[in-house]
Amino acid sequence: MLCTFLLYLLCAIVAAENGSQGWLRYAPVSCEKACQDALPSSVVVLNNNETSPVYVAGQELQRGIQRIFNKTLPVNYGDCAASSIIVGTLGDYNCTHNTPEPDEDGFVLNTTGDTVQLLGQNQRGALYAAFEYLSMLAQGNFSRVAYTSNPHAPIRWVNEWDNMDGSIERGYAGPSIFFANGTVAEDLTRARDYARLLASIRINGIIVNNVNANATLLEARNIDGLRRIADVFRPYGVQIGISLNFASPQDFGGLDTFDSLNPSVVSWWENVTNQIYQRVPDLAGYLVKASSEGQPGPLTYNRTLAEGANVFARALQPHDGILMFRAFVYDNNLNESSWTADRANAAVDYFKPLDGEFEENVIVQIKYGPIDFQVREPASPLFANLNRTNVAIELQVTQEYLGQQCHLVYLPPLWKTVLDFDLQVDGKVSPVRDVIPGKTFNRPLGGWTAVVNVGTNTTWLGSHLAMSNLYAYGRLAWDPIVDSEDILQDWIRLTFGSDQHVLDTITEMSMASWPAYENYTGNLGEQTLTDIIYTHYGPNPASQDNNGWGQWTRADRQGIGMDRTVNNGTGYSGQYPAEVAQLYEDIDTTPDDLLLWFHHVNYTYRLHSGKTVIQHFYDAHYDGAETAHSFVDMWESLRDKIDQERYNDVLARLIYQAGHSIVWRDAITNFYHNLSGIPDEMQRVGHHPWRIEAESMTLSGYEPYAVYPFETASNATAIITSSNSTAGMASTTLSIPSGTYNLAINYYDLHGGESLWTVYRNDDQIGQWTGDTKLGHIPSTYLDGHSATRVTFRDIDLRPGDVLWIVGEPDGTEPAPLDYVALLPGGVVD
Ligand code: GCV
Repeated sequence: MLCTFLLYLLCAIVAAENGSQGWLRYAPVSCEKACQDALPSSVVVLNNNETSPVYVAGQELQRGIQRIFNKTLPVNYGDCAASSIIVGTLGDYNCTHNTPEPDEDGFVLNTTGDTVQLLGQNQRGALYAAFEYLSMLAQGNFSRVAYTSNPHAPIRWVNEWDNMDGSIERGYAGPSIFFANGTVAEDLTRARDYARLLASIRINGIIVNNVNANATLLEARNIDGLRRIADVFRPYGVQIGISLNFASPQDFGGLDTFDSLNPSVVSWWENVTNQIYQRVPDLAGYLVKASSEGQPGPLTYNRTLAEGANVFARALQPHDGILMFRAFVYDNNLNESSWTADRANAAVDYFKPLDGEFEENVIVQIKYGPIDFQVREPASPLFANLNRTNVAIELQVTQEYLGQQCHLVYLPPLWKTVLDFDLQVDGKVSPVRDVIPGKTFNRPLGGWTAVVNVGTNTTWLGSHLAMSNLYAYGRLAWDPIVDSEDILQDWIRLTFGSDQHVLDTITEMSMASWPAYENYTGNLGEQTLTDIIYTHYGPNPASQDNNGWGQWTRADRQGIGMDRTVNNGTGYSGQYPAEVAQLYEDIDTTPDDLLLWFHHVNYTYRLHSGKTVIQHFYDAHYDGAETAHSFVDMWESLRDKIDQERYNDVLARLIYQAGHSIVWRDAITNFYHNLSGIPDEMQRVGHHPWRIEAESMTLSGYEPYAVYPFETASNATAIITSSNSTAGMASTTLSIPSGTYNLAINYYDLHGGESLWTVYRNDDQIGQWTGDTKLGHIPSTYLDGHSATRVTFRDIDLRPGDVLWIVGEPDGTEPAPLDYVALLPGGVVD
């Protein structure tokens, strides 16, 4: 950047940023002459091997300090020079230090003397110390500190669900950075940048392909591709691993079986493993999803899950590799007519009897809750049931059920509900965060994984604000005690600078985001009421029930909720240790926010809050949507404080979220209003005085269309053009008081076309928009809760007698659908 230092700070504020640097952008920090003079004058690196993490640490320090202070420090490969930053392993450091020895991957950071010491227990630790020091400087923190920092657990991995064709399952940020056209991508530049981001948050392992694995990964050219990926990650201290398809011996290897106890299968896996380790000697290991959601596994041959897992584990043992074996095993053809059937029981039912039967290098990877990354779930009881087996928690950074990065949802407060949950094993304090590193049951291995699914989008996750979740994941995997808000504020300072208003605003929005999302998508532990058999995105509460997937709500005209008690239900509550089981068994001690997870109640049941269940639904949905709307105003107050590129990108998403929160709010409240017949005490549900339904306008070339599910259209009806090639027009003469209104228009943006809509007041064009939102969520080809969206034109002067008309030009298979127009006086959300 051609800025002098005086212009440097200014340039940093106005320069467009595409998010590719994440939190490692190292924006300039104000540092006057005295501060500049106090900076160390060189970097001393205790390793000159260019592929070593210590060498990389030296490069990072030089680059970071150059960007933060516009000062180029020479990098030397020596020892202990005064006024220098010394980075290396403790083993290579010959000078004195008096901080305690760190654990594996840990580090010492000492800025109190005449040198800055960044010393790792190993090379990774040294790199982590360098990133920690740079993070301090980038946040303008020049304090003198000396401390040792140790990891919470040895396993701190991420999972990527990348497919060989370059698509990503549940990825919302474009195609893969690893794979394309059935093989490993030629250009791994972005993979290297990702390794850097991961190292800076102390992630030490990455599974690069989808757990729904394709056996063609084992082709020779792909194993060579894995070598290239590993070469890119190694200097950052991140080991790669791969997901395997259980049926590979048969589907890929040509054997007539994949039975785990068949000797030819065992030796086939040994051979494959040896071949992979020849190319990638430091492979972290394998991840296996078996006998789950149609994936092959040992159950096909009536072998136990442990028998299946141990074949891989034994093949890995000579190479010190780890087998992550997923606990996500359940029957997806359950029968809802059985009151006691329960998918939530599956993990304990399958795995508890196998406790102690897994090899020592197996880690059972357990999703945080017993179903599937829902907006709220109780902690998986499996954490309390495996005393002789290593375990890891599986979180999800990619927001599969949580807004697919098109809704702001800062996840750590959700994760903390599980991490901090006290399982009370044997009556002793035993939070989940103590179980996963092996502390509670004295296990040697364990830790953390999170499904991340970065893509080629420059923002990595498709949304600038979603990156707080990846950052926080790494921070929590290192130290789960740190407060979610403190982590968030570090991320904000690193990502957007230290302006107090920026800090306060993004903090407030982010901390309010998960509660708001829960309010408008799934209350009282009834799960995210999304369409579970289609996109997992917009509302479709009916999709939860009447199928074999077991994500049931059991909603009927009288009541809702799964009875998971031992006394009268599925028995799930009995899977927890006694004290916790008792807590959930008793409806009086079950917390409101999990009531419907554990109990089936009438809609008129009164919560501890004093509200009825149904009134809670109504109120929560209206509150949640209001909060989502407030994010737009909050963000707009940052207009001059954030570069235009990121400002505009985030603003567009927040405006979209506000509109989609209304879609959610109306769908869920109408659905339960219709089912229960119980009115909203506040008379909001079903009453929209500011709306004009599209189907009640004068139509030409448009016709009414009954939307399915009904609750995803206002009045259950939208309009679509009568033909796919001719424009339609909907008009209405207004009979409203003169005034200034926000004109909200709800429409459907379908996959398969880019319709063009133009709205006029009399002869004046108010605005125009196209159905081409490229926000990254899974699109829908139907008019439904996924495609339903809103455009708003603000501050429009309208008078009685004005004619409002909308012309819709269809495109492809998108018939320019419209739902309604809302003329909203300032401050009204509807
Ligand atoms: C990779 C859920 C997701 C699937 C995912 C599966 C899993 O069911 O919807 O896309 O598959 O979880 O975690 O294995």
